Amino acid sequence: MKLFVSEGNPHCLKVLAALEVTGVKCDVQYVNHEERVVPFLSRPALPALLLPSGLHLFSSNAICRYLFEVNGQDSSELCNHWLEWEATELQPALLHALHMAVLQGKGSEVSKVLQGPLNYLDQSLSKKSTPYLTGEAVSVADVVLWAALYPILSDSSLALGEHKSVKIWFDHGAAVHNLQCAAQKVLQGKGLQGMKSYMQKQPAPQSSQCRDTQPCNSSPAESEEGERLVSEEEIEAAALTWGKSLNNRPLVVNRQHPILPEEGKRNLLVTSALPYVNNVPHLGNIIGCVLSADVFSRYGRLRGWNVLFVCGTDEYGTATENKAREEGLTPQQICDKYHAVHSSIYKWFQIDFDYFGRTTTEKQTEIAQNIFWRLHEHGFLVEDTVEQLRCESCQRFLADRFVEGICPHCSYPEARGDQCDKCGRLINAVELREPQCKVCRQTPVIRSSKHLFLDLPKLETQLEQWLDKSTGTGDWTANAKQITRSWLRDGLKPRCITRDLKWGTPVPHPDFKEKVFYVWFDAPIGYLSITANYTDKWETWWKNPHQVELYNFMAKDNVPFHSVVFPCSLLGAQDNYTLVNHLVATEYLNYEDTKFSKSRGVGVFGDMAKDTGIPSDVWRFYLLYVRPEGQDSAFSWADMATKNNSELLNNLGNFINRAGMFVTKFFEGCVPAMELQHEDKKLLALVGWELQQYIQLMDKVKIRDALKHILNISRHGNQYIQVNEPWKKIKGGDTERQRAGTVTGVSVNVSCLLSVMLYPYMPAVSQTIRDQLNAPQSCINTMLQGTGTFVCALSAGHRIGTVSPLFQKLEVDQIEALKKRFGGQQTTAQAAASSQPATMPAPAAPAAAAAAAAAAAAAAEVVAVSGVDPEKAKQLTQAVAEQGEKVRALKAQKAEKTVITAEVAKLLDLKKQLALAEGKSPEPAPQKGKKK
Ligand code: B3M
Ligand code: ZN
Repeated sequence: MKLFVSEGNPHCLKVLAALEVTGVKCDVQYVNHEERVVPFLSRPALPALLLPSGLHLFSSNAICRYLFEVNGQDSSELCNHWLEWEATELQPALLHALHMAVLQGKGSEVSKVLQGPLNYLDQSLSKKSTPYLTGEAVSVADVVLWAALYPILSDSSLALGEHKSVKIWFDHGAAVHNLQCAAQKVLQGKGLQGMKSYMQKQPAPQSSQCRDTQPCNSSPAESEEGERLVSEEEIEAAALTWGKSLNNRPLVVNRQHPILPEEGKRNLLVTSALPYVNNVPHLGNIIGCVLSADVFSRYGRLRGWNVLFVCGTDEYGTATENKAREEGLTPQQICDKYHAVHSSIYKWFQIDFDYFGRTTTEKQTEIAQNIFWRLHEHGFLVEDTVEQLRCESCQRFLADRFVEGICPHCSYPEARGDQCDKCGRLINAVELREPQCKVCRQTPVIRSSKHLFLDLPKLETQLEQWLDKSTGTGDWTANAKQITRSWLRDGLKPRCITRDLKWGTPVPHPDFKEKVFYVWFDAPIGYLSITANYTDKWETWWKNPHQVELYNFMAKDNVPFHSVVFPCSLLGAQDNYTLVNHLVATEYLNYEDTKFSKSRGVGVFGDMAKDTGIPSDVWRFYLLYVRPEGQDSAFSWADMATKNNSELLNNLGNFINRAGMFVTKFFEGCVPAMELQHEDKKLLALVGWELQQYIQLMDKVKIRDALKHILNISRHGNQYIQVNEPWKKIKGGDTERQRAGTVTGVSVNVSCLLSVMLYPYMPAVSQTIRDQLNAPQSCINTMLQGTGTFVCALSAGHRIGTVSPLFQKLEVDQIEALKKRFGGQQTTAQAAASSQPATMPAPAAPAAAAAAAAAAAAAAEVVAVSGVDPEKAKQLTQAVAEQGEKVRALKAQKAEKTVITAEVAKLLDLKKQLALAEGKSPEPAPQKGKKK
């Protein structure tokens, strides 16, 4: 083994430190920065490790990990987490900081750049009781982070001392002789200045780069300053690529039926969480699963991967039964009706499913029962008597989601019977403190009944082994990993998979004839049965883990069912099932500064978006622009208008339109000859770099981050046109006219590239651009290959089509009107007609009390939607006071608990209404002593 390093290179510091600490035997050779050690790489890549097999490792973190492995220390999942964080979060900030400190003499500003990552590290360390990141001993994570931070942290002039836990940890490392040794070697005892010659050869970091940890709120104008420096090498490479020809692979958008896995291809099976049939999805539901999965599937097809994208409605369960009673239809009729509603919404949003099915099919019964019997045969089902909540006034067992109460773990007052939205833990409904029937607000009673349980503890080891592999090699979002980890940390318990209901997949076991499967056991099997309804050969997708990669898209509350419960069902069935490889979970999308609420008439729901007059593509663009990727985000009308007007209209649309208009006006619609000058090639390099970033991010399903790079390209393009002024040059002499031609030709080709990159996000706009440019379909197949190939797709002489503007301005009054319309400010009549509270009980509900309570609840809803209203607020203040008195009196009399609970519920409702009437958020105030 031979390790190639160079002096002053901070990445080499890492690998030397790892070598010293592990004591692995290996030759070390110092070379200069420019030396090309790895023969097939066109750029110098240092450090590099030449393995006995003749292969090279040339990522510093991979080398460190390898050295630890050779030494018998495999990196744990936690180590991997830190290595990933180091590479994606810390490094960009560090390079920026080093650039400032070493080359620009701006040492005083370094702390600003590093604050985010250092805060994160500090907080994580402060929560640990061990001296090192992953335990009592130095791990690869400590070595990598320590070496990465050494140049900065060991320089006292940078004043980075305020992170106490980081300092303690860093000093621990500094005391390790081997680490110090490595640092001395690389920096030759010169500290930061030892890195100067290395830093001078690096491209300047982009100041506008948006990091996950620091949400990017800067408008395009603000992020303009500081242009990325491109090296001469990059410029030449970009010019070479530009001259390549289009490839003629068959068109990815023409799909044959059925799509099946193919040998030698990346076969991607993409699912998005199956939406409950009985709700109309709101924008948050749409971005969380179907839209995100759609963008990724479209992108995958552009990349030439073999993608199958399936989804469908989740139709069984109590919620459907309730809705049926409410509307006077049978559950099946409800499913038929709302399945059609969902289909038409997704069609309008251009969600390009290969198949959109449903769970109430024969295939579902067949496959679910098959999995059940296999689990039974292999001894993974256990029988137990269960205490269940039954509402006597509604005369039925209460499904978990129809009970509310206080969370036994975190005391959140509105926890549901299946899960707590605050702490995310799963709950058994009977454990809730002060449970209430969500329909009638009565206190349910506990009844026992015999049920079947999936023996999760028995599957735990298998699950963990598989999770290690899946999360280690696949793209799991941080929240998905964290939620899964916390589940396992608490230890798995058996999960009940049967229910006393009618509307569900029947349990085939003779002892459980009257029961159906629990929806969360049944629903994920929907992915399989939906695929089976798409093709008889469904097993080539679902029982083929070696050929197929499974991507599951969802909102974060669905994570544990997809990462723990469902994989356990499949593992236990022992039928070589395909398990999730990439689990992509979004955070929540809020509506303005509150939550979406059907019953309060707040927020935009899928079926309303088309009535706004705003095109589907613009909706998609904005939702993806604010995709809750890494943190919660919010839909805001004002922001949507701003982004439409600044990014789509002034930036992207303006550039594409100008480029096309120059061809039309100055060159009779034919792309002019292009003689590339240095400046043009530089644009190609800048654009090529953005394209590469886009591909890297999209490959990792960072959909929101990737979109920003599309917008960067049109920004570069606008600047290029602005500086070169083709409209002036066209009036000049020959040389000038030729410049105008080159600039126009290059610009119109950038538009063509943009149309391809936009395809996943804005499919209609993407097509319109290609129509306007009369672009060859093969440009789609070419540009996203490999690490990105920006070729000249429209060569001199190509005739373009008719150019017209792509976007329209959103006017202030238009936005104001929309905001009013969807802000819960409807008239009471409209609201009552359009938003039946989902919790309305059946008209046939036996107890008079239930009916009265429901009427009160319905009335409350109607009041609640009328928005800010001082007169109402006055009345409600009075009502709250009176109701408060009543509750206190009942408590003093030690009245029956059910009575008190019902009156408390009324009081809480009144308080909510009051908050709304006063224009405040109706959410309960955070509890004392608990951080939010
Ligand atoms: N219908 C829950 C949800 O939409 C559920 C997902 C099922 S995925 C198998 O949040
Ligand atoms: Zn009830």
